Amino acid sequence: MKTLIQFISEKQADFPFATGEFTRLLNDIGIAAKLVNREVNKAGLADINGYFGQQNVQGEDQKKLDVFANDCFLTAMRHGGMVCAVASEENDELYTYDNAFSQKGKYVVAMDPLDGSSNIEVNVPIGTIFSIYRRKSESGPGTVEDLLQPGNRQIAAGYIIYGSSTMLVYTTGHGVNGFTLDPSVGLFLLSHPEMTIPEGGNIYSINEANYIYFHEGVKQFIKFCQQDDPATLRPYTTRYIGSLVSDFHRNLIRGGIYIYPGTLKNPNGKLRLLYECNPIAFLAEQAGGKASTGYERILDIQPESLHQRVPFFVGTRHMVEKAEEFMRKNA
Ligand code: P6P
Repeated sequence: MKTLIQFISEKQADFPFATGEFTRLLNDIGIAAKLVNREVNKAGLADINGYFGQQNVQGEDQKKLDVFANDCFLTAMRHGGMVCAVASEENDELYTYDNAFSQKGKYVVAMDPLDGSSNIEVNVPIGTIFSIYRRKSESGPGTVEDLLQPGNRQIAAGYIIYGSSTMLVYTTGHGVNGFTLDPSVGLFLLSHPEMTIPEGGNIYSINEANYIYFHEGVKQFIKFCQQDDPATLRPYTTRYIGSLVSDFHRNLIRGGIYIYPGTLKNPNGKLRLLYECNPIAFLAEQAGGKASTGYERILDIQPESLHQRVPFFVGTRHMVEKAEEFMRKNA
């Protein structure tokens, strides 16, 4: 089986001006992922499971693994020298490197180092999500403007899911490929080439506890999912893990839609545009699916702030389009 680094090297030709730096960056992300995987897999044993005693910018208690994962990826990208700035869920401000080597880096990264971390102590799969852009500024420390680019400017995006097996799934705009970590040799091996979201799909993922605060269009879509599907004579199935990477990964393989909509209480929903919605949307579109706010394409949104939230509908194209139809009818 082909290793991640062999695959990336072969695909380097996809980048007309590739100088090997991008290949090195993806490889560095893979190395950090292995370090995080090692700690995630023994979280219950080590004292790492407890809260770190701080709160991240979202006001969420930071678990030690959140902090460990954030440090792992920041360090990996520092040593590589390809990245001049990182927007992370764990850091309020933009993280810029304080050495001239990194400040020459051509790329900037937006990441959620450990999404769904509230699931760690109940052993539910969690994930790292990353999004990579070319910097717009000429040199020196990266700037917020380097990160506030629409998702259609991403040059790569992906996630690592720390589950029953650990997988790295990414795209550079030439399809989606999945690599499974073989812990016996410490290598990511190509296990899911050219991933596509199945055309069919009868799974919907949404936290229905928020139902009374949903937009009427969302309520109508849920009711639609609960009717017998003429094709199967059965209603859709609901699956909600509470971990975006896990819910999206299942829908990528089996088909389905994940929705975190705006509500009366939180009109922009919960998920962050830069390091959750944009990278997942890039993967979804590259796999033949769709991603929108219920009204507009996620990848066309011009970001206004690093931790901006947007409503998120993502997955099998016809399911997203059906949900959008209900949103338009009930606007
Ligand atoms: P709720 C995890 O905190 C996360 O950002 C996503 O991974 C997940 O899908 C969502 O929030 C769960 O949110 O409000 O349903 O608990």
